[in-house]
This record gives sequence, structure tokens and C-alpha cells, in this order.
Amino acid sequence: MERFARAAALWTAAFFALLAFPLSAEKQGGRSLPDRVILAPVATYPHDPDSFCQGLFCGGEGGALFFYESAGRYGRSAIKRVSLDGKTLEKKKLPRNYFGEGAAALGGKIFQITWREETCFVYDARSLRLLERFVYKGEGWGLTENGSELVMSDGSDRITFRRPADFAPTREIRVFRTNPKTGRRDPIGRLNELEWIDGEIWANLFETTLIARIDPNTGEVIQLLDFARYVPEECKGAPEKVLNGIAWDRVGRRLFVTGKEWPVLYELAIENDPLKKGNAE
Ligand SMILES: [Ca+2]
Repeated sequence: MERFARAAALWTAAFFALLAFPLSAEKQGGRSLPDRVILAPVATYPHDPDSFCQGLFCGGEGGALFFYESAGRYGRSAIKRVSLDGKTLEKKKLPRNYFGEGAAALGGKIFQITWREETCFVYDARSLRLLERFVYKGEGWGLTENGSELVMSDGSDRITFRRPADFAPTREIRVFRTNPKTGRRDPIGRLNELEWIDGEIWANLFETTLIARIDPNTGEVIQLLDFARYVPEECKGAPEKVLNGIAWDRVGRRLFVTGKEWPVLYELAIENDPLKKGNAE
């Protein structure tokens, strides 16, 4: 897919800005994480500014990358197949009384949860034909998958693992951050859109510019990444137009982030990750 040449100059400036304001060092649980930039801007793409993005993940194989996006709001909720350059290729609307939230694909099916309607819609991933619905208890916020299980947030500090066969919960973790001063485990709540990346859960924290990297075995937040610099100017005064939408291209190892009604989607490369073996100093 062709990238936008005009983004190059923008990103040259942004890259130097990023170097000038590196992510802060974080001290957690006695560990001191290196003060290093791990996200490098690569490109920008258009995103539908009318799409209230509640869930995003990559589809396609090889060079034919596209996205599935779950859009929210009553009357405007949908599951969509979207091209890298922001065009809606296919769209299935939800009934007016359902508010779309997180979405993920597993076993050739797409699972789309809803905010307060306790319903998970299941579609055929190719045709987007509705196959069935599952019910669950409580609110639905974010959804991702680890290759065999669905992984769901509900706006609290809880993440539940669910069976794709019937959406039943099988286990849960509570997300926390070790307080560097007291050593106590402080709950990290308002977990929203999720993405499974290299054996970690990445979750944005609702109404913040933060994405937490979470150890899925313990629930511990191993790093907080601040995306404040990526919030588009035109969204800064609108409280609802927050960061939401994390997608990981496993083949190309590309990270994509956007937000609710953001006009832009960013591609970022994860470089020199100090938390991965081989990169530690
Ligand atoms: Ca996602």
C-alpha cells in the first residue's frame, strides 16, 4: 500500500520532537526502566473522522494489510473492513439499540462486543455475515485474542479470558502497578481498547493518552507509554475524541494507533525495546 509522501516532512519534524522529549523513565517494583524511546513514527494515514473507533485490529496477509474496525455510538455502531488509506471496504451496521465496542478475530470469526447490551456478535471474517450472538454479564469495553482465547476488558481493572466456542469466561487477571514508593499494588482501572502484542496485553486507559503494557500472567503493568503528542489538534478540545484503537501487524511488526473520530491513524515501529531480551542494556 502506498504511503503518503507528504507525511515524510511531518514525521521528520515529529521524530526530532520525539527525541527531544523522550518517554520518562519509570521506576516500578524496584526496577528502573531505561529512559529510552521505543516508538518511532513511520507514517500517517487517513482515518474516517466520523468513525467513533472502539476497536481496531489488522486483517489480511502479506502486503494486503487492512483493518477491521468496530465503531460505537447508538445508531452509528458497525463492524467495518477498512483499507490502510482509510476507505471503508465493507460495513455491517448494528441494530440502533446496540453500542459497538471491542472486536477481535479468532478461528475465521470476528467477535464484536457491546457496551451495556451484554451481547457479543459473531461474524464470518470473510463475508461479515452474522453467525450467532453470545450473551455475557456486565459491560463490554475492549477485546483482543492470544491465538486461542478471547481477552476482554470491562472498564475496570479486570481482564477476562474467554472461550471462543461460547464466550464463557475461564479466568481473569487484575491489572496493577507496583507503587515505587510503598511497594503496594495499585489497581489500574478503566482499561479500554486492547491488543495482544508479542505475548503482552497493551491496553489504553480510558480518557487518557496512556497505553499500558501488561504482563498477561500476573496483571502487572510493565510500562506506561504516553501518546499525548499524537492527539490531533482538532481533537484536543473534544473530551470524547480520545485515543482508542490499537492494532498490531504481526507479520510486518507494525503498530497502528488512532482515536475516536480522529482524522488520522499513525503507524509506529517498536525499536530498541529495552523490555525485550537482547535489547536490554
Ligand atoms: Ca485492538
